[in-house]
Amino acid sequence: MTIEKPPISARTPSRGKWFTELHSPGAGFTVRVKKTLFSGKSPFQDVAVFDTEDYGHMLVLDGAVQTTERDEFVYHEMLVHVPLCAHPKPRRVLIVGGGDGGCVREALRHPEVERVTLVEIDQMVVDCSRKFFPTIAGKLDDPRVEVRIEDGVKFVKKHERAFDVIIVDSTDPVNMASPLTRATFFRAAKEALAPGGLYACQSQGPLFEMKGMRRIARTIRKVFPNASHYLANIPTYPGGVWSFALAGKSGKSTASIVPRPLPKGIRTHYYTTGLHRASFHLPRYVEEIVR
Ligand code: AG3
Repeated sequence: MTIEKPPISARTPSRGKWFTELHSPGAGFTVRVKKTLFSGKSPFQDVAVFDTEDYGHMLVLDGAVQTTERDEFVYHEMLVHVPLCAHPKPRRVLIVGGGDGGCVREALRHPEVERVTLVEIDQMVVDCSRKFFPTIAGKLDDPRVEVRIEDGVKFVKKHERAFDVIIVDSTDPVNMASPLTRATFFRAAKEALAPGGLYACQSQGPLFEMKGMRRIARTIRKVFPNASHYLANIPTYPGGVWSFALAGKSGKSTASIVPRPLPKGIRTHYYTTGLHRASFHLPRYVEEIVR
């Protein structure tokens, strides 16, 4: 992709239609929109899909950017390959949320994975993703995948020792996503994991969501014997730096697990084995949030 640099005299947005997500009352993320492809209201949230000039198609839920074609690889590779490479044999994978299918796509690249169960609460997110994000949602119809439209909290409570890896790909922890960051859910998820199982979730950004991030870090550590955080650069999320948590039902610190190499033939754009290990080394200000 070639980027045309605006002249210094034209650095302030003017012509055309712009979308902004405010990250605080005084700062945000802005992109020029070529076209609004979809805008609707599901029983759970406002759903919008924009065709943007520089980030491709972009999914926005309740005003918050979730996925863009240009940078989704960072989030999905890091949320999936970190737990899957840290687990010795991830056969059964549960994804809660993640209705765009990005985590499903990455999980299926591991030949050990026999079954991926996606539990997404909002049918509209799955429908929009199938229609407007074929490169992300394209693997939802794979025979190894089961898509269930239901409440992830209830689903997890009904399962015991059923999954090797649970990945929670949720929106920010407000409204319907907030139960996914509470201790009762973490406890149920721990029970739903088989022995040696790993739990991974997005755990908000350290610059604009430090309170939420701290709350997730404290709660997860109360429930799981081992939980560590790691980071990735995601330009379209608040602050551009995003955190994830990797928690283990047993065993040693999840930050010091030596990852298995990526299965042969998988070419990633962000994830590497070296980066996996490096991403757990946190800047001081982030260490202080999760401590
Ligand atoms: N879910 C986490 C997005 C959090 C972004 N927050 C925000 N923009 N305020 C992403 C879903 C991708 N499958």
